[in-house]
Amino acid sequence: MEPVYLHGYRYSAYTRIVRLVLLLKQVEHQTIEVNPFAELSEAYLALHPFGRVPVLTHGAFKLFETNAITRYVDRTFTGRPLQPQGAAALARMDQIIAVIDAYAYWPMVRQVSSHAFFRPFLGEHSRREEIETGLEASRKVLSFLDDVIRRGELLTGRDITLADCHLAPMMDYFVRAEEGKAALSRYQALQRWWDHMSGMDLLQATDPFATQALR
Ligand SMILES: N[C@@H](CCC(=O)N[C@@H](CS)C(=O)NCC(=O)O)C(=O)O
Repeated sequence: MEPVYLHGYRYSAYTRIVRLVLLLKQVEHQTIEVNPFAELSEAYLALHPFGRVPVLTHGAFKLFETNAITRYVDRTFTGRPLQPQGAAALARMDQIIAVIDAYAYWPMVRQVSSHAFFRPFLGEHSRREEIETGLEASRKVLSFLDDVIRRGELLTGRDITLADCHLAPMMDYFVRAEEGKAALSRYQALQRWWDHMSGMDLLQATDPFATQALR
């Protein structure tokens, strides 16, 4: 097999999505640490002109954008499929991922978790108003996801799909903030999903704040 390299930042939620997918598909790979918030090398910018993480290389093939990467990995490698059968289920999975990218990442991770958890963890200054605005914007997302689960459509805890892999790293960041944890507890179906996911070895093995996390 051609070697697989994942260029990513250990604290990046998007990098962790790809890690989860690689582990679920049992793809042997090496990780290369890149901090996208530091100055990036010309070599890295040649891989990712927008200066984000992650990037996946597979032999000579180079790919950035998490959704392209996870679908590529799912289609390329054997192991359990991470995309459901059927147009409606597939569309729901795509919709969940699109909602997370467009409406969840910024408020849940970059506002609530960053300002209530990550910046204090790094000893950096944080702003209360970012937490409040983020919480307000997160509610619609939590409500949408809770409805999807109640309807038994996806995020059921049975067959893991790319939607579970996309949401779990974001939710992990969100609940590290006390405010996020309290907000999630108001959505029972989503809380049950998270209780199930967060207990999985896979999540623990990729926890960036745990000493045993894969590097
Ligand atoms: N659309 C990109 C988003 C990736 C992304 O935003 N990654 C964050 C880390 S979780 C990053 O590189 N941030 C650097 C920055 O905002 O400058 C993807 O899906 O891969």
